[in-house]
Amino acid sequence: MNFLKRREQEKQVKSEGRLPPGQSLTQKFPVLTYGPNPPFDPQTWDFRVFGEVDTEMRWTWEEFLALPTQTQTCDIHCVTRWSKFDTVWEGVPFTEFIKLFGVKPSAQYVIAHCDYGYTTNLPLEAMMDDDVLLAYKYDGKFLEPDHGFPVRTLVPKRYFWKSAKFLRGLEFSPVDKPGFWEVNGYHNNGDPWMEERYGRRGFF
Ligand SMILES: Nc1nc2c(c(=O)[nH]1)N[C@H]1C(S)=C(S)[C@@H](COP(=O)(O)O)O[C@H]1N2
Ligand SMILES: [Mo]
Repeated sequence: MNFLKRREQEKQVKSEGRLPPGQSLTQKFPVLTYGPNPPFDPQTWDFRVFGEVDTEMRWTWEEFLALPTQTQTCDIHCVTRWSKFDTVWEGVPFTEFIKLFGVKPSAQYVIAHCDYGYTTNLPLEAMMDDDVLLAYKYDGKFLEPDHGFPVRTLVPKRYFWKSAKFLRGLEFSPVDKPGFWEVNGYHNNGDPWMEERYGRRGFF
């Protein structure tokens, strides 16, 4: 698509109110990972929930794949200013997932823990949206390694750094724990419609 046509299309989607402020539409699927992709071994991979839960639990890859899933189409928005429309994901809905172990009333925040130590934080309330998934398929196929294989969180209503790739665990916490990008200058909440891109250093 040439530049003028793209401009025209962007104007149209902006007038439709579907593109958050300061974003541009892309047809590509850019990759943004800090560091290398981690190795994956289906025999040793596990997924854990811990912290303020009734029962701390652990799933193997095989067990995780047996959980009920949901398929959904949504738009995604990266803080580096690209948005992608109509992305199709399949995964375990977070609201269903937490019924498996029970969340204590003291749990106010969910911290996603990934291979190599990447973390990201959100209020439990934000995770309770019906479009939040523990996603493992994109466009009907298992995630590409670059896009977070085997599992990532998908939180469409936040900038995409809040969608944690190479996910290994969820911590339910009574206190907030700003994650990798949140302590490195990104906003603690990251709502694209409010243009919450950057936080003030050391102040959230
Ligand atoms: N584990 C992990 N998750 C991550 C990242 C990362 O570096 N490591 N980068 C984040 C950022 S900044 C973005 S914009 C999205 C990018 O996802 P994509 O590469 O599938 O487009 O993943 C997020 N999740
Ligand atoms: Mo990002």
